[in-house]
Amino acid sequence: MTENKKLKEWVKEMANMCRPERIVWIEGSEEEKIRLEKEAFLTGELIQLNQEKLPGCVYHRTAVNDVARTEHLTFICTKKQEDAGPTNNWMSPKDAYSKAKEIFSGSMKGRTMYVVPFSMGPIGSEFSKVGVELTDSIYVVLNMRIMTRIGKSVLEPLGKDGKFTECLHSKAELDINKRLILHFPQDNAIWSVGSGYGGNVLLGKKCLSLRIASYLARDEGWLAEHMLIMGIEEPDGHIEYIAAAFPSACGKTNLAMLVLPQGLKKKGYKIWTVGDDIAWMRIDTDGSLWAINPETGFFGVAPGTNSHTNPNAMKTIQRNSIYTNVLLKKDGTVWWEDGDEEAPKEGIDWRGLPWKSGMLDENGKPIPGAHPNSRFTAPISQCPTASFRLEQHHGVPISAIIFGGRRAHLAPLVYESFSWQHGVYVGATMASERTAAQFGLQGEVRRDPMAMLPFCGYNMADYFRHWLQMGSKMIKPPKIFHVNWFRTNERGKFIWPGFSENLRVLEWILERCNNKVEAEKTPIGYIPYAKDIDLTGLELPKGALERLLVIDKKQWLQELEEQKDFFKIFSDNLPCEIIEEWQALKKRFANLKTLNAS
Ligand code: GTP
Ligand code: SPV
Ligand code: MN
Repeated sequence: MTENKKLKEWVKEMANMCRPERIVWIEGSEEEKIRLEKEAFLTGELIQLNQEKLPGCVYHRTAVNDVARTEHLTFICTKKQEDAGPTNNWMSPKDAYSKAKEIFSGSMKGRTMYVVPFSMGPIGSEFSKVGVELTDSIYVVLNMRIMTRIGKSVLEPLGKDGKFTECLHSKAELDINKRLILHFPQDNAIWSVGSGYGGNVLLGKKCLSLRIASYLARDEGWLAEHMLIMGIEEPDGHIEYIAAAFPSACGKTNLAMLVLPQGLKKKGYKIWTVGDDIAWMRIDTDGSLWAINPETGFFGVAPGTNSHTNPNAMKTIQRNSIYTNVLLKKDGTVWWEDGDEEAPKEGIDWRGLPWKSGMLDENGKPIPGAHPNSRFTAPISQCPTASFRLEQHHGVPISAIIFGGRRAHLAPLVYESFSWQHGVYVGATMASERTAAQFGLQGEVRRDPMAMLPFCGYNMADYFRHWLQMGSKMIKPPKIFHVNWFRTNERGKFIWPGFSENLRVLEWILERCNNKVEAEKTPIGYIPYAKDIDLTGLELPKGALERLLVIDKKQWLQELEEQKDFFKIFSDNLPCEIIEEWQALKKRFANLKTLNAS
């Protein structure tokens, strides 16, 4: 157990409220994992998968109304509402604690409370933060085991008086009307109740590593971001690292473990995966930005993952993985839409109902076997491209930051900002179409600054200000780019093939970082000359690349108006630099003679 007095007292106090039958401290051993799995097989919380085909893999279904993060039930509970800002749901700490207490009271009766000490980041690194999650879910314990560093090795450095984030979770009744995901940044605490789904309950992930961490990062002068981190090794052995922020289900996992496109193989690049979801970044003594991935696993979207789109993910998830809300096949293996195999004739769907291929709902639409936001949890160490620097306490140096969204129109394939300040404006005005990772209307375009709209733990205007200040503290700030893999043609089909082929765009980005290539100056930033994107071995229809790079003035003028509406929610608090950048962009368009500037 622990010497930490505060931890002992807190566990006791929470147990008094939740009333578990017993308390179990998680140590992190292999035997413990097997014991917990066995217990969960007996209650049905987990199903053991075919151990010959998927060794060490288990299956889990969440409640049907509990399949994605519930942003409308997620709150930032600061004393003053303005500290949470206009983009977050807010509740006063007093109200939040008292509402949640009602639901937590006795919620663990007859259950075990597991105490899970965990470290986000390598234990002992300057970047790292310790949390302790109390939970009544074995599924949560086993996920945390893959996603973070857990157990005894974390308690030791915590010592007698080390600080930790208090993370309390109970499934309670899994009732959506009694579900709350509460963050108390001023108390360094998280209370989550009534859910059993990923981002709502794996409290080290979005709750600690983004919402609480972003709050701490502002005070401590660093950045906690919803970003993948990857290394691109050039044939001479030199590795450049990039960090990229795309909203949920917009391609981070896919890009982070990209395989080389056939056509570029002979160039001899090598990809290194550092992280697929979260980056913590600090300015090091060399004046540049360094990043770690605080996690140790992937919690990735299953549908669409296959040996063509993401062969490295497919290899990663063949063992020691947890599958959530996918289709369960008769032979104890799993299936999802747009995976490797043809649909099986029958199986049990994500809701636990018998499913047959070709089944239609009352509107004549196919009934999916796997939920669109079904996921796999797998250790990064199993990824063939896992970076050898995952455990390094200093992380990796970042050459480029990339923002991107899902935009059928408007945003070109890639552009480079003019400066750090302009890049912050580009990130702050990012927008994307809503995906299945969030509850709500799919496909609707919403502003999602830096892909952090659901994850910023404080006032977003102050967050922009913090980004601006970080830039002024760096001697060599990374260049900032924007990409869009999702532009469509008049038939609604993606013009850019994406996935592996995205390396062609990354190549241009790195050439720009190293001043190796010229670019065309447009009102929105620098775009590539078509000749500078290496299309060797890729058959794009004639003129497609040019179409991907078109900047439509009329659409951008409309965009500027929409941005202005978005800014209004921040009233006077929006940093003047952001407004300056908006005005400058408007002016650049006004000075442009032709309608289409490409
Ligand atoms: P979160 O885990 O929710 O944060 O998502 P993510 O950003 O890691 O997204 P992920 O890589 O799982 O991709 C989500 C969806 O986007 C999948 O359906 C992919 O098939 C699709 N996708 C990823 N990359 C591309 C791309 O380059 N082009 C196209 N058209 N689709 C892509
Ligand atoms: C996301 O939605 O951005 C995810 C999945 O990465 S979750 O952990 O549920 O937030
Ligand atoms: Mn994510």
